[in-house]
Amino acid sequence: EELSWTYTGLVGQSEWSQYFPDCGGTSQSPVDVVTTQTKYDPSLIPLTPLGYSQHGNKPFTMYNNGHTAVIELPDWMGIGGLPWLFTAVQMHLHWGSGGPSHGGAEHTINGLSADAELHVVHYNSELYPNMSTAMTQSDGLAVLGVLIVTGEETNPAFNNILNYLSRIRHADQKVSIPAFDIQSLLPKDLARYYRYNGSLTTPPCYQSVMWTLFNERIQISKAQLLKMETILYSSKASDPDRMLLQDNYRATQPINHRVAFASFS
Ligand code: B30
Ligand code: ZN
Repeated sequence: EELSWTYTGLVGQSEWSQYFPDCGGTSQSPVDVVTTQTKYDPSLIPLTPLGYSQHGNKPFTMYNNGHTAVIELPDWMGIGGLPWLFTAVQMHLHWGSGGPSHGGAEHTINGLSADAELHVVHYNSELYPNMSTAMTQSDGLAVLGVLIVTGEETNPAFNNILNYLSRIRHADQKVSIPAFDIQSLLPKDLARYYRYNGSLTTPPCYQSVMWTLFNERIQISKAQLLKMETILYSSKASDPDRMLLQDNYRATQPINHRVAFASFS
């Protein structure tokens, strides 16, 4: 049983490092990517999703862990174009509460926040046997970050997730969702991205993540964003105090000694 934590309040993000020391480290995530301070690295080749579109019609499991909606991914999914083969584990979202001051994304670019952010989490399956071993190693994880903004059009790929959120309103609830093409959630341009070394953006904040933040943002409609922001609760069904699960993003962390690289100039 892990120590519980939240985004605001008594065990909110400013207190995380008291209970999870790595959260006070010097290579934390998310960060603000200042594009004039990024360094072009021509060795950063386009990423290649492996098996993202081959779901084999086996349903995915989606659950509410009290912090986000997590979709478990099959272990034949992975990502190529990195120094090692990384196997997919899960994906999840971060979002806001509709406020005008800050969107719900974690990473920002030149100080600008997007409305939400998708994370696809992978572990280094060439060096480590599983996610829990890999997540404590400096070269253990690779997370793809996709910034989400609202536009006029509905994004049909997102409905594969949003249509089932009402089945996992409360923490610990689980639902089986029809398999769909995970690549349809990603931007079309997988060649232009930022790369830096950072951490899990939630406790225990292990500094084990090779981050890829795509330059192209994806669009969903305002109605889709509203669904994302207002369906889930962070509390269990048995808990009389219903707490909407909102603003589940961490503030940007100092970049310190790190350099963010760009795959494009
Ligand atoms: S993120 O992509 O940096 N937001 C984890 C994976 C990716 C990110 C954050 C956390 C992760 O696997 N955390 C440890 C596993 N968790 C599961 C969970 O998120 O629910 C269990 C835990 O913390 O010990 Cu609470
Ligand atoms: Zn995340």
